[in-house]
Amino acid sequence: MVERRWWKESVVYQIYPRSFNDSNNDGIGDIQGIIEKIDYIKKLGIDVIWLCPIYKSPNVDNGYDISDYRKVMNGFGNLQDLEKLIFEIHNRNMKIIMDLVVNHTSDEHDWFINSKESKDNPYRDYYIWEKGKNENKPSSNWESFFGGSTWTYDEGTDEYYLHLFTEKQPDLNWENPEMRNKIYKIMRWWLNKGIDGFRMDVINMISKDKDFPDGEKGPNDDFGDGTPYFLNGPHLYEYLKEMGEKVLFDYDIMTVGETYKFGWENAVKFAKVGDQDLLNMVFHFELMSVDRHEDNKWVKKEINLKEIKEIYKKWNNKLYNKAWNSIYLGNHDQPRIVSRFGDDQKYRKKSAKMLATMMMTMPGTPFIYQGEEIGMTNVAFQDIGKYRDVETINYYRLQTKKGRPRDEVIKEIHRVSRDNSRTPMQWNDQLNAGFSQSTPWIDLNPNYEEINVEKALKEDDSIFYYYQKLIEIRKNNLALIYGRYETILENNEDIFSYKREYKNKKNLIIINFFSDKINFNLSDEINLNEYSLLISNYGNNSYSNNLIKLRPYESLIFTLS
Ligand code: TEU
Ligand code: CA
Repeated sequence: MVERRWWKESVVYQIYPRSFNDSNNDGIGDIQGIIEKIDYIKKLGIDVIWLCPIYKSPNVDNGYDISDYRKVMNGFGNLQDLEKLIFEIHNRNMKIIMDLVVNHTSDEHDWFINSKESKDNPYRDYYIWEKGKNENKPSSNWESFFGGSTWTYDEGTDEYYLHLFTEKQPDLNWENPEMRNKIYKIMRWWLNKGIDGFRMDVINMISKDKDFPDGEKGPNDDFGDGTPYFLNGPHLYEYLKEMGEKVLFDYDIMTVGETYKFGWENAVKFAKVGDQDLLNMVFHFELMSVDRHEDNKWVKKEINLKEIKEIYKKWNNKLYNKAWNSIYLGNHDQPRIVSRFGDDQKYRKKSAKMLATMMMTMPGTPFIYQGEEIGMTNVAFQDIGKYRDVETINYYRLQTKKGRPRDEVIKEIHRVSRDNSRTPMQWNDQLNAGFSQSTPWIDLNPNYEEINVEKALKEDDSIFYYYQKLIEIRKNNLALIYGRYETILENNEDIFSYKREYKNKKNLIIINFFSDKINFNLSDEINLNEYSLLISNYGNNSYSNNLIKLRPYESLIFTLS
């Protein structure tokens, strides 16, 4: 039985505030800048805006290092601006969800400053402090996500603290109930400001194996893989259930968990507690690793469509009528999707529309990342000094230190760096792409004269209008939201095709995932003459009876009429 919910029928737009729109021309995007652009987002057909962190922060990891959960980051504006933003969004019948970053804080958060002060400080236990092993070694060999050890030694108290990310992002100790209650209070404080939910940063990392076993380590590795000991840890369910009971269940909100290596089993398990919604949906990462080595994102792998089909099939079927999913092709941590799965040169528009077609016809709530709707691409700064992302900079430093040629490392960075998606939003072909009147905090992608919002809004066949149409089609076609997912042509290595059926409505999606032309015959089970074409990224169609000729990246949505 399908349960209808507003967050299942919504389309979300993700904003990375620093790079979105600078209203006061200091080179940094800000809340007023977002307010200026709400109508643009509304025009696309968006229901929910997800705002990346805007909390007070020394900004080592662009706001994912929070020093005060109740204040706004310097340069972004103040609480009044934020209240205005919430008001303006609601005023247009949209909703807003905010980032909840509670696996760690900044080391400049009061709690940590206190915690570090002495071993008997009341805040000591808010974080994870360990004496370490003998011989001046930390408790485990774990590698942090941004390079180096997960442990940093503090001379003052002669102990190590744990940080899965940079040393300026100490991990909170979720075993401490007082700390947990303070987090719940912060959550209620924001919900009472009227926000409509949370995107929960690395939420499946909050419970750790306190024995700190060493992780596996290759012969050339400096550190071990701690993920089996801090992902989906022993108390995760208990903590989230408590969060539900103490906060979430009192509100009609949407929650999306960022859950690396969670698996569909956990997605189902955490979807509901009793009959209450807990994690309404999760971001799984499986699709995001089809073009890279599973455990080393910098190492390239060729894309195999069959693997992509397998991932969708598994998630769509396992979650069907049990849990809800999210669907995303990019975010502020990922390279631009058109550069990744599409062709950002010759077929930029066609392939971006193809990917949009896939996204908007899948089960799950779609998340569009800013700039995706105009087909923004990866950037390739030649000078490492142009990069701003702490992960990228650390990677460059560690790799070149190991003696790897600079050019080789820069090439990897061009393909993988998180800064690919963090260059300023391209509004027009004027100074700094209309993002700001002064030098932006990170350089623009030089292709803004060609790729920008103003141009997209002037061209009838733009990627923007294609997204707009797809969103409209999805909204008027419940089968695209709630319908059963069934793959056809499963073994075909070039064509991605599936049906979405609900009640007496049937949709058929046919996608040429690559740039080769393909002729093929649909099986007899489907009689294409019964269907009508809803949309095609070539504008016209190219099929007769069941013989279909697909042009590069051609994608078609048919509906049974
Ligand atoms: O990301 C967590 C995460 O595991 C990865 O997406 C990570 O950014 C990268 O792929 C590591 O190689 C979340 C946020 O989205 C990210 O921006 C933050 O840096 C991180 O948590 C820490 O808060
Ligand atoms: Ca600004």
